[in-house]
Amino acid sequence: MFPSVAVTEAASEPGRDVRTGLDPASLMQAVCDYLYYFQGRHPATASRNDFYLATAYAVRDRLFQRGIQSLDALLHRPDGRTVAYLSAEFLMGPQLAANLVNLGIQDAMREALWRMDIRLEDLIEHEVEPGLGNGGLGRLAACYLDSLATLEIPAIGYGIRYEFGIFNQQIRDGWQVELTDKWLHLGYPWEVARPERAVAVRYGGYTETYTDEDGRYRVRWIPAEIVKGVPHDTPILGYRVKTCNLLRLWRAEAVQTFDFEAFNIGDYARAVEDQVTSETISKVLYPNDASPQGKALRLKQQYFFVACAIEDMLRAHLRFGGTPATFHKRWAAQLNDTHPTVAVPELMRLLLDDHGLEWDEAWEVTQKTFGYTNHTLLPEALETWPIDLFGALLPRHLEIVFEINRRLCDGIRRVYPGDEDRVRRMSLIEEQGRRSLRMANLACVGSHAINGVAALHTELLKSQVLSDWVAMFPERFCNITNGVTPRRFVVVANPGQSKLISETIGDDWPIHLDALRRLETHADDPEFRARWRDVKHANKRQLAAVIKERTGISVDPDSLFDIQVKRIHEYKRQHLNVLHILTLYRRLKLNPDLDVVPRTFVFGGKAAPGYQVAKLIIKLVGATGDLVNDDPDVRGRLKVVFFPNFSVKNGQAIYPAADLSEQISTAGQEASGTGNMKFALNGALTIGTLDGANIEIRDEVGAENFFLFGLTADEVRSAKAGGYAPRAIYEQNDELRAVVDLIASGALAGGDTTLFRSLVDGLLWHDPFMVLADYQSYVACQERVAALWRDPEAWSRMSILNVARMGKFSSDRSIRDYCERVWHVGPLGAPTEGAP
Ligand code: GL4
Repeated sequence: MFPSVAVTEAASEPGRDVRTGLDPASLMQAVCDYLYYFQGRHPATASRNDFYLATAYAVRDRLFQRGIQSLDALLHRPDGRTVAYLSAEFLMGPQLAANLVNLGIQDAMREALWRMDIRLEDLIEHEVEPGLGNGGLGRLAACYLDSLATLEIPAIGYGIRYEFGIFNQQIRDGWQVELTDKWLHLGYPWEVARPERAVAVRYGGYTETYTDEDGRYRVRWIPAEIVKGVPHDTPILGYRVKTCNLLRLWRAEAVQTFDFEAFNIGDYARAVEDQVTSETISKVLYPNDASPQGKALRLKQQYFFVACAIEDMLRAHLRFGGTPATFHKRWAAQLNDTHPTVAVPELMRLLLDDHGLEWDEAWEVTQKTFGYTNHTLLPEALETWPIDLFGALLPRHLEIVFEINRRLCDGIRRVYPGDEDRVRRMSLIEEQGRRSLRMANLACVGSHAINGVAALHTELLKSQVLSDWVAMFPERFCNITNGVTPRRFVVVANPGQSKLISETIGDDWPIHLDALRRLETHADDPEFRARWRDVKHANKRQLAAVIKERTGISVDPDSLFDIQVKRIHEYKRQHLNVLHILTLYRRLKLNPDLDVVPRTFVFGGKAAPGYQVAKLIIKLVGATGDLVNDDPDVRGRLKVVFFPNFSVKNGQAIYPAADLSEQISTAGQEASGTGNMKFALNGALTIGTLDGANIEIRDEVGAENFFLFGLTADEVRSAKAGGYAPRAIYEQNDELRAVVDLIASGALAGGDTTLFRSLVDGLLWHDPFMVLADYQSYVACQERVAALWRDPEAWSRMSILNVARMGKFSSDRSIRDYCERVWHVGPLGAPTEGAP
């Protein structure tokens, strides 16, 4: 079993740096030491989790060793600008493999563990990821932290340490079932709690005015409730550099675990209740994507992490000689959507009330500090808070918001005299119905820079949702197209493809992704194409094994893997994909000898627990699989799989195995998408609409290397304006009518004609996402896909060209854009042109 004697001897070789050495023997000794002295486990009886923890601790030591100087500088230095990325979500994914890759020690660690009879891959598989986000928005924040560290830009991610992250999804009888996510239950080895840096956060109460010693009129806030925020730090090491940044997540605690006053008078229940209510704040992530949550607890969460973050930043700034009036010279803070926007009145409050700045000066500091990124156009996703709720929780902030609004409205009236309609539209307060605070407007007025996340999205933002803001503050707007980290999504996720690329063009591409262009010349080399196909095939075999294990369904790695993984949402149109599958199915039923390309359709993604239509779409996918998979006429040529519990970790197994990437949202709806980038970087071809970043991907890879279909955003708009009638399309298209009727017939529901009725009626009578309008074009495009698949050489060539031309979509490029256009900060915090 465990060679304890050998280990001890090996480790006692002179000159070995046991604590931080990167060679297998040092790593082995470090893991043993953690097991033995920290966890109190003998290696011979240690569990897999014990080994996982010990390995993680050994890696963490090396992260700190590399990064300690830069970590120290983050909060402990007087000069240079640090980026604060404020986000309610961080979907970090598993840490072990990514950290080993960033340190460059995956082989050494594999060897070290092997000497103890442990397989590194088993530990990687064992790791539970912290699912502290819903989807693209949270994962983008994580990719940006990776790139910030890799580019050596000092940065801190500030967010909430939810005790329970996004739910785990099980599929029972085809339905989504939500299970509590317990990511902390076996211990989370990557973080360090910093109770000494706790912050007090206040809620409720009232404000009062007073006159200070200098005779100045001042305001103070007397809160009704105080909660403690305790930071938990995770080090974020860049790829092969010595810069380590920080993810600082806050956990809510009661100020005193025992309220002794209450205890003494015997009201024990109330004292405990205080603890319970405090800790509720960081208890659970709201499992909604692109949809707001008008709940008081959600606002409490938002203010909680923002107050902790701003206090932390201000404290650091003042401790090292900064003054309140120079806060913006030390910090560039990014609002990741509107969720952290209460940071605007919070910074104002601190500068005005606690530090005595005058309004104008405080406002200048605030605006120069913040940038705002908008992530969605969906009207239902624009956050608003009822004024009464906001005022009850944050009375002083409401006063400040009213004053910001008074000055804003005065400004609008100066520029547009008599245009009261414009004032009404731009006002921070929605006066119709229940008066409410419009967070996007607050973010716009409080920021010096406002950006969308793909070219089309920014254009639509400028021409529609925020057009009044563009008219008044054109210089604030810019586009920054999203990106993804090639370290996690190619180097870690797809070692086969990475190795082939490095052998062919050198190994600098993970940090200079444009270098992938060098692959272009190899796209015409038959031998290279064959190796390219071998890599893909191996990845598909691996995924097939996982699918078998998780779903019981056997799929053929030689079939075309046609994959759609992302949140389930009507605008993303998983049901359009299903209509195509049923079209193929029907064709086979009519003619079982038809020569069709064998395909495996994989779906994955979570539906918001309250989103009934999305849950029904999951059921529809499962029902389609039940109908198709074992039908003798199909002869295994079509397989439909719902891969349960899509996550960052599962994504890393899925993207590398895809042949075809489904990016089929209604044009104008998907702000950017980032899964589209992950697929294409792993050699999948894209079938997609002119939506979000698809447009830019197509521009880069070439129109001839992209399967385009569907209406454009403009066409969608005019079709709707012209009175779109989906029923007419249904009646005119025989195949479409047949598959819609098939769903309505109950054939997918054991004869039950009611199960999918609402879905069918929705398509026939409303179809807000133009599924029927795009059906014909989609099915025709899928025929072009099938035709190309029959020519493996042409397919491989196109796949290679896609990867070769994806350089733009590295999150390193996005971060460079933010540095240049928004933050004005360079490596190691050096100010760049335009710095405030
Ligand atoms: C999203 C968008 O829906 C998605 O298109 C985009 O890629 C992502 C990151 O910018 O942000 N907006 C919201 S809300 N959730 C998302 O995933």
